[in-house]
Amino acid sequence: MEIIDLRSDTVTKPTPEMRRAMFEAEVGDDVYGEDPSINKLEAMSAELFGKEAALFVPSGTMANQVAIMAHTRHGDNVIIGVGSHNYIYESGAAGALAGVQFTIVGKDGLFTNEDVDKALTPPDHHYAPTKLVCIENTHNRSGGRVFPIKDIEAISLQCRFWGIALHCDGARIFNAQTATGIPVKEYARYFDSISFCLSKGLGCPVGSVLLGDKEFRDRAHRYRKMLGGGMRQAGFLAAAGIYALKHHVDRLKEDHENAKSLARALAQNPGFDIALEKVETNIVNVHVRDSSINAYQFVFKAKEKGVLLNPRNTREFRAVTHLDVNAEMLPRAVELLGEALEESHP
Ligand code: TLP
Repeated sequence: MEIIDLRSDTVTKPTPEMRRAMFEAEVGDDVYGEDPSINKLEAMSAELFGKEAALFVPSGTMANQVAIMAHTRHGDNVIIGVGSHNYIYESGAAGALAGVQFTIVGKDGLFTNEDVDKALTPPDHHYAPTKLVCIENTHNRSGGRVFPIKDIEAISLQCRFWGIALHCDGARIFNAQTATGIPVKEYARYFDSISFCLSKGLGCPVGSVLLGDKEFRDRAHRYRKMLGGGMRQAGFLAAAGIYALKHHVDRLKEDHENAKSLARALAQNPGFDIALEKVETNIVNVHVRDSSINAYQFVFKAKEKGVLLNPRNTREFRAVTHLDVNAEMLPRAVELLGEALEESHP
């Protein structure tokens, strides 16, 4: 049975060309700072994002957690958008390891400067001092929404005024660049730190990069070691990243076109409710109209038919397009999902 895997853009397998680049990578011990491929990836990323320094880390989760640890102390407050990966999907790390509390603001993962204004804690010992604001761009749980740059700019100004750090979980920042035409360098200039994932839309097997100034990198480097993320001859992984930055950024527009056409085709089925105007990048959130159908049960049915999805909750699932999904697979996926819906009626 052919499997169409729409669970996540993390499921991609390295292409033969990427594997070749990995095979041929020059390597060294990165804990000594001696891996030429990692050094090259970090330099290339810093240049691309217009930041002083970059740090290669094993995962997006580690990039976020290291950033939180580097910007805060135990007991600090962090302002963050509702539904953000940092607090939902990182196994409670920010509380358990960084020891921070979150104030959750906004709607659909997006928020405004006014939201930050209202959430700021006064300089009084009743309150946990706010030391960090986190923005996720694009925003996963809201269906890959792009965070508007005018809001980023306003929030950044306010953060600078109060001396509060601003971090961007840019796991999918290249998807934001693709959707808006705004270069990652332009996004990056508003943030004290920004991460991006190689292992999502860019199609690498492993890895993320965290960027900031040299002093930030130094602090982040220590926390990476503390979390066990100091790797040795990991240049094989960095070589995949270098390959992806050269060859897999421009093709993200295909993922976005595929997501839009998948959303349009699914929306033809009266059983699925999709806010088409919110499909901005490669993630489609689909609401199951019939309240007697449980989305978890629907996802099991779809799996039996060879289409893999992730449920969001009992009423919603998500479908994600990526390097290993092409336009020819989509009509079949839509047909199978229609059948699965029919068969999910209790
Ligand atoms: N997201 C994964 C799951 O963890 C939910 C996915 O399949 O979408 N930031 C954002 C915005 C993410 O979506 C993810 C992964 C991460 C960080 C963490 O990346 P990894 O999985 O490399 O730790």
